[in-house]
Amino acid sequence: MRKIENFIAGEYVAAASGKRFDKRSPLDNRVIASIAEAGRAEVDAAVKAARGALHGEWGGLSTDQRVELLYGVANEITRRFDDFVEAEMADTGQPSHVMKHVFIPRGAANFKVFADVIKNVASESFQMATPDGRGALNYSMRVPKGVVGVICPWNAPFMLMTWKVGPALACGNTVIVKPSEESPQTAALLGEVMNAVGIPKGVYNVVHGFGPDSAGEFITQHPGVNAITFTGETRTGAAIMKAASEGMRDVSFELGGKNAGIVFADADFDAAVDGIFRSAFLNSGQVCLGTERVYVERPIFERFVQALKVKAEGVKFGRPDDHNANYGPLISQEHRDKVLSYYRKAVEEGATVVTGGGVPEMPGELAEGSWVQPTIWTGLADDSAVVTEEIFGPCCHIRPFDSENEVVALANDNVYGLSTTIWTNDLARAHRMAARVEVGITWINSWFLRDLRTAFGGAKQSGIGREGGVHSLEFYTETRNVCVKL
Ligand code: NAD
Ligand code: 6OH
Repeated sequence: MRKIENFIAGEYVAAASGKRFDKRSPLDNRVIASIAEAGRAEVDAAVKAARGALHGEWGGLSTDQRVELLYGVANEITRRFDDFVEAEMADTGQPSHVMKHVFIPRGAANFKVFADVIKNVASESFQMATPDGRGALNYSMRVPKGVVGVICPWNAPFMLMTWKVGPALACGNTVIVKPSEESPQTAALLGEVMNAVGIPKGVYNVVHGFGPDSAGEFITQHPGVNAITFTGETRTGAAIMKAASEGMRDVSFELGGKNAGIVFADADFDAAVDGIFRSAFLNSGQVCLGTERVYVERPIFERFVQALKVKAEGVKFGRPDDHNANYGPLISQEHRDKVLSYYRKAVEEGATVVTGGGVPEMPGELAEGSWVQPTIWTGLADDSAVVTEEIFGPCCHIRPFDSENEVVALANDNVYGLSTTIWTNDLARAHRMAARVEVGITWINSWFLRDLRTAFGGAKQSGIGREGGVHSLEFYTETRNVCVKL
């Protein structure tokens, strides 16, 4: 069993209270790690260390020096690739190929890309007229926000954490990270990388624990934290926003979604089935960008439902390193119970269960894991709980539609607005649709294709602010204007 400690001022430290909590494997519910639970004392120590670094060695570096260090972090993550893959697989139970090809490479890229951004960013300048005829010059400079609290979810822990830590550090901030209690290991491991590369002590700190009355809330309440970036549930975002209002701290939020996938009859049928399948079931459906509402144009509806059913029934459950398996469990028993409650609710609400709806039979100790079947429904009312609420599991509801206007209205009839995926070969229609769907990210004939220079974030209750490329500078820096009388 591993012992995971807080990482404060470059040192791994237990909690002064001696408190620890267990992390269980999603595969078989075995305890795999004992985690130090940070109290107010550790959060306070982390804030002091972060502030010290800001006004000390880190704050004194030039942009070029910072950039070189961040390239070093990206390289060191790549050198320790197998360790990160192993740690993340242990926490999430997801297949090794997803870790190796998507989540861990993105962790390294998240440092490299924002180092490139900050190296190349320009500032504005304006010359203005003055009554004496000599004029004035205005120019802007971007300065770090300060100490940034980074509160993270469990579904793609390393990728989502570094998506925030990368730009925060590139912009010259220091951070206090609170990984999810369900996925503490890669954040802890990143401390070793920071030390190996020579990132000054106190720049990157990690405190472990839970949300309310624990490390998460303590970060949001600490007056020494200047801004808070959070990825997680919309409800949690609301609680964090309240805490951040004390002291007028800025927030950046990536929140929940109930994303629509829209398939027109003229789409490349096989590509659409593959794309919707991936978007609904990758990572066992635990992807914020995932599709839980599928709308299919009526002429191909039955054929589409059957094709998706065949694919869903073809998944192979198994351990992350089992090369015959391509499908993992949910993160925890608690989350499995939530997803299964929606599986029951769907039946109560009158759904036709096309496939799944329960728990697969697993051999031996895997029977204790948090496995659920990929599930497809049809026939639910548009206002049913299963069609309107985020489930965050491997499931989707498929509904036929007859016109572009109808499907736009259906897609937009939700409080969330994170992403949508549209499948059609009519390009004019694709662009028309993209302008009408109320989301932050629209994919056409694709899904989760990411250029890290682009704006990423949600509309409506799916988020506040945009991260990615230069867009991240809006949150991670203050723009200071300097006016010089000539
Ligand atoms: P969560 O909101 O339960 O927890 C996220 C983090 O917040 C955890 O570290 C938790 O300990 C902490 N937390 C909880 N209550 C808190 C409080 N009151 N104060 C401070 N911190 C608190 O989310 P989760 O279950 O870990 O993740 C799943 C959710 O995240 C889903 O809703 C999903 O859609 C969303 N998500 C969104 C994106 C996106 O980019 N929009 C990406 C991934 C996940
Ligand atoms: C949510 O589960 C996935 C979010 C993805 C990103 O934040 C990203 O940068 O690709």
